[in-house]
Amino acid sequence: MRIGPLREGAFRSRLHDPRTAVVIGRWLGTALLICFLTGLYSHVLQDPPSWLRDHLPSRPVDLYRASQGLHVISGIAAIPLLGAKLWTVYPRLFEWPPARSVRHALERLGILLLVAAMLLELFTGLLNTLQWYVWPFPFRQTHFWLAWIAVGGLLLHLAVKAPEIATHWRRARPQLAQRRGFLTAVTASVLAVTAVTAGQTVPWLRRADLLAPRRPDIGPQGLPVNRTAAAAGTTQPPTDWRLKVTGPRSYELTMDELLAMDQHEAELPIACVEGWSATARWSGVRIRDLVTRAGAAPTARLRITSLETAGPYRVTEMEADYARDPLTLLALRVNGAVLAPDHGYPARVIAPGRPGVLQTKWVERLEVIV
Ligand SMILES: Nc1nc2c(c(=O)[nH]1)N[C@H]1C(S)=C(S)[C@@H](COP(=O)(O)O)O[C@H]1N2
Ligand SMILES: [Mo]
Repeated sequence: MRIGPLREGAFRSRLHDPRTAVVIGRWLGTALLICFLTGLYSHVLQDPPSWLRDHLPSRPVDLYRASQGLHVISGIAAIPLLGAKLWTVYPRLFEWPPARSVRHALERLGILLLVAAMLLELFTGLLNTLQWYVWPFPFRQTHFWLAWIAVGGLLLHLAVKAPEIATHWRRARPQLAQRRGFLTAVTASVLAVTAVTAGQTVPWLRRADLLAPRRPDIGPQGLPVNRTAAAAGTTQPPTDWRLKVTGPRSYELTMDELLAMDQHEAELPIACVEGWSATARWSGVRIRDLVTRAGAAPTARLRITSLETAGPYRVTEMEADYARDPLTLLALRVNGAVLAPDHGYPARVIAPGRPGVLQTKWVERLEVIV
């Protein structure tokens, strides 16, 4: 039975050792922790439980941009780290006997689940940054639950391995030159994948943004586009378009009437869940002015409907803290020009600190929920 990799001593590299696993594990664990926390934050913003709904921050305006940027950066960095970690420990796949006891079998099963969840999580996340939703299941829910499975499996793994981790936490002297070389190579690959992708959100890395799917300054009016007007069926908004606002005192406004209201400017980012972000100068009417005009208190929430005929973001909701923020606009212009169809002509929502998916384009109706 004990042939090939099952032979005693089949793996000769000295780097398949607990110390290397601990060092890489610490880096990987850090990346995963950042990824998990920022992911939870993004999830809560998109799908807030009712007890949190009134405590979501609209400031600093770049908060979501930073957290989602970190989410995608740490997720991408975790890919080479996970590769290195799996390489370090993979000889254990061929342990003999495969199970020494029920406990040992359960432990190995747990690792299988952990590795599977982790690989699937990182892989679907990476494809998502490429806007490639090829699977039949809903991305966000799957990504969310897989994250819990992976984190649960990770905690269990850390608990089981705690004694071994403690033994190898400190550097052994003399240091192994091979290990130092390996760790340098791993660091270099993490830095490389980060450098060529982080420019999609980090301005000073923009020039190096070779592998990320988007450059934040390329697109109509100098901004990227996720869903185009053509895809949403909104290239030709109705010529008699009116903004409809419903509430205690419902009303409608033509474009001229909107332009006759107080116009405000705000410099705000669009921060896409897929990892890119870009800041622009928006101008238009304050959402809170529209809410007040409908006879509602500034504590009202909003339901926003787009002209888009179908799509998961045709109807979105906006919590009161965002609706009453003076920077939250029904934008009519961007960077000094009328909105391009791809950026939401005739009108779009732009609010501080919110995920891009909630910055509804081609707005048709605002419903005040009191
Ligand atoms: N109606 C509608 N609005 C939408 C979307 C959509 O699919 N439908 N996509 C959102 C997403 S995912 C992002 S990131 C931003 C991008 O805005 P931009 O295309 O103007 O850059 O628009 C948002 N607004
Ligand atoms: Mo997005």
